[in-house]
Amino acid sequence: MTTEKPTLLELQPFPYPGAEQQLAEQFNVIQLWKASDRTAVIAANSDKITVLTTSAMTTTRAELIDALPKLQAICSFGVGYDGIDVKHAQQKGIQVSNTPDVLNDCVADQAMGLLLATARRLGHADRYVRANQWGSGSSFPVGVKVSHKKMGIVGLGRIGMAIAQRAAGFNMDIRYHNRNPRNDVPYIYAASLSDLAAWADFLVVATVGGASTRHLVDQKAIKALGPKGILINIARGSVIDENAMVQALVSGELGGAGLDVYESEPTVPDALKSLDNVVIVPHIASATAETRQAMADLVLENALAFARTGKLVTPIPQL
Ligand code: 8YV
Repeated sequence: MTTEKPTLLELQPFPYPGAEQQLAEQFNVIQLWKASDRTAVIAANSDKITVLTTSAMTTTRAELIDALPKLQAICSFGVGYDGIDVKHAQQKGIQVSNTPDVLNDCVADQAMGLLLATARRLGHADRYVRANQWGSGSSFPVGVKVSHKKMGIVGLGRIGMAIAQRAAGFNMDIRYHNRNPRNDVPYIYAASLSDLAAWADFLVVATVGGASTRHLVDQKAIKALGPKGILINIARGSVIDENAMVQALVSGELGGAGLDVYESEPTVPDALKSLDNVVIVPHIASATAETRQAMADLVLENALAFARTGKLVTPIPQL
């Protein structure tokens, strides 16, 4: 007797072809990203779709969840889940998974890369050489020393800890701001974010996105960081008041910024593009071949485990 495979709706392609093949062995896969009329495809299959694969950057809102009455599991590519209506899904008994831990190293590496690039003006220096300005009479401006400085980490979770580890290798003094202090770390806790910013040379944002942290790094914190301070963001654009940050960078009230993420991606404020004290990259902190593969593997593992056991491997805890 043959049993029909469960149906899985894929919102975006997997970054390597082997994954698609493995999914197809267990599921009847609908590749929504290939469809010209997505609404029609969803409507035609809504009574069959039990599993949905999505990503941290693809919004998965309540309307989509409600349009899939048989949905049982959502497997997301990425650690952040502010783009997914997790609470709504969980209230309906739908399990949701993300891809924690496998990207910690690369995201932390990127935070340090952005810090070094901003403080040592690497992007600016690269443009200077390419524009044949070296040797043309002008001297390249000096940067800011990174080693032995003070780093404030906003959000000392798993990624924040990986950043702290790296900063310790640069002999930095580390403090952090969280909703609650941790009793398992050697770093000093700052109850007030603006106090942390006033103390720090470098403020690194590594907290979760979403409503709970929206504009946590506000004008006051940005001003406290000051004209010599550098702000790094590898978390979510929403955590920083982007307008306030741009104004402070333009006016010189903030020393510099290294940014992987923005409030309205892929839109980057034009004012940032002409500033040499700013390094801007297109949300690539987890984007290495190794890490993206590990993330895709974990999505696959979650989906396949769900097909076999009805349980996800890395479920997001009940919100
Ligand atoms: C990815 C991310 O860029 O994990 C996250 O939360 O934002 C990133 O790792 C994203 O998942 C790719 O779609």
